[in-house]
This record gives sequence, C-alpha cells and structure tokens, in this order.
Amino acid sequence: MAETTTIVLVVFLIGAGCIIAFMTAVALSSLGKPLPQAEVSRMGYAARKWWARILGVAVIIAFAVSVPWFPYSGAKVLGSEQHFKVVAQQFSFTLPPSVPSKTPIVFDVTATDVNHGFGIYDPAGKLVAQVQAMPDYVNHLRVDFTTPGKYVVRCLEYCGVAHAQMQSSFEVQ
Ligand SMILES: [Cu+2]
Repeated sequence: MAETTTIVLVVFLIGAGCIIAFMTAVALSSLGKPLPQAEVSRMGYAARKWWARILGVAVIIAFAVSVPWFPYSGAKVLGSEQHFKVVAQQFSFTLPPSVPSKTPIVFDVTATDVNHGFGIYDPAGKLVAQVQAMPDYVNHLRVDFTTPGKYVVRCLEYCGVAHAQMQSSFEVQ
C-alpha cells in the first residue's frame, strides 16, 4: 500500500513539474514584442495540423492495441450453454432438480399466472442472480456456477398472499 502511495506521489510530482515547466516556458516566450496576427495564425494552423496527425496516430495505435480485449471471442461459448426451463406460478417454482457446475447455464424463465421473481441464492445465502418471471414471456438468465451445493430459489416479486412462502431449491453438481 505504501508502495502504491509512493508511485502516485512520484507520478503526481513529475506531472506537476512538467506543467510548471511548460507554463514557465509559455510565460517566458511572451515577454518579447507581440507577434503580428498573421504569424500567430500561421503558427496556430500548423499546431492544429500536427495535433490532428498525432491524435489520428494515437487513435489508430489505441485501436490496434485494444483489439485483443474486445469481447467478441467471449461469444464463442454461445451455443455450448445448457438451457433449463423454469416456470413460476402461485406459489411455487417448477425447476430442474440439478444443474452442472463449470458449464454455462441459461435458465429460460417464465410464469403461468402473474409476475414473479426468480432469485438464486448460493449455499452461503448470497444472491447470485435474479430475473423477472413473466407470463407469456421468456427471460433468459445466464449463470456460471463455480461452487457445487444446494442453491435456494426465492420469489422476489410480491405475487399474492403466499408470496413469502414461495421458495424452492436445486442442486449444483
Ligand atoms: Cu412472489
């Protein structure tokens, strides 16, 4: 931590030093007689031309360097995922008894009566994913399970008098 603080301080001091040096150079360069307007314009246009070229090159380099981090390669897993149907109804869930871990899982979630919530809690009781379960509509919830165990499902949308009891579970193997 102290090392990080030192790096931040050094970077700040170098940056601040550069800015002070630049401002001092600007101040010193303006001590003489003012330049004629034509000369100022010529210098301004020249600076703008070079600035545009530098920016153009920087954008091309940034694009080329960052291409490998584009998320398109992640789309390769699409098609290899396993789909499981989830149906919510007052006041229960129709779930698969178990799903595999370390495999891309997609829950195709719908409801038969009213809007429900489909909330998945890991064995430690932490909410991992949730989506709405809606009549006449299928929501696709992508989850990658890394920890096997018993996962509890709770309705997270008030759906009627027994909403609080609307709970189920499945195993991740
Ligand atoms: Cu509910």
